[in-house]
Amino acid sequence: MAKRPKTIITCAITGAIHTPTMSDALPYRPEDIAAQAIAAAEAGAAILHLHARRPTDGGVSINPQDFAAFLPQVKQATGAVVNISTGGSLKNTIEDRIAPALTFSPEMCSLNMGSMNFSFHPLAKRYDTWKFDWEKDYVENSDTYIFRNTFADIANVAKTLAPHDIKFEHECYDVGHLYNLRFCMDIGLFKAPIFLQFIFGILGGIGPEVDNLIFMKRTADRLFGDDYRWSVLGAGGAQMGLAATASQMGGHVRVGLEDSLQIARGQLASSNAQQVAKIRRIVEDLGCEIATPDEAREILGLKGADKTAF
Ligand code: KMH
Ligand code: ZN
Repeated sequence: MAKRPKTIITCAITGAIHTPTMSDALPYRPEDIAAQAIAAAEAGAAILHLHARRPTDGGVSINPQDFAAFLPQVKQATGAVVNISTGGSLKNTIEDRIAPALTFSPEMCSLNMGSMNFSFHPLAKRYDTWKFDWEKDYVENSDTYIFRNTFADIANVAKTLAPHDIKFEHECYDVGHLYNLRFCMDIGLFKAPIFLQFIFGILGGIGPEVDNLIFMKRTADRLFGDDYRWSVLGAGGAQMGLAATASQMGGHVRVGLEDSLQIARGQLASSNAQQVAKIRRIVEDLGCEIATPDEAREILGLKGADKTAF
């Protein structure tokens, strides 16, 4: 039997959905983001998907200075691939959102493949008091947000970052996003092999059912043939089950507190590393090996950590 491909674990450390009230484990100070990222890498994450937060109150930040406060520490302490988000804010222009990737020229960055409703307002009902002033409005008002990623925005990211040789984590929240990506490839915006992140369970995107994973995978097979690598992210309670299913199907996996605050049903995770250790255990118990950072670089065709600007 052919050897099974190794599984790349990505860990998304803090994101821009959850807020400090929701979990004491969610890191927002730079030293906590760095410590959790390093521990996640030690637990087996080959890729670290990183957002910044305002150090004072955990608010969402796309300020390159807030990234500068943890990127060198992460690089010095781990061999992990650093992936910087370009989707971190629902309220800023794409020009502002790409500033961190443009400043630090990481090996990877996220690229969201379509405009959509992107809402987490139902979470607001769970909390009577909030740690910081901004949180309640931010979460409640997410039913008014449009996550803007037009074709012009996508082309802007591709062209602006082209000189940096950054591999994109193409975030696909629904099947139409795969067709958007095919179109972008046809007009020459991206080089194979592309890396798809299939995302399930965001309110505004496709739901977290295995049927949908199979549908997305089949559609990607049809659209991209052998020219793509893929990973799965299930939001909230769907995180571990969909990741385990993806690894059995030959895909890669993403966990982390950006995507779910839980370690099991009704139980908050104590850290990102705890989620990485759990998915690693599942993946290995089911007979797959996890990829080291250098194996991930090889699988995805990355430029190397020595070519970053931090
Ligand atoms: N902030 C969310 C709207 C990404 O990292 O590119 C989406 C997001 C995706 O965080
Ligand atoms: Zn993200």
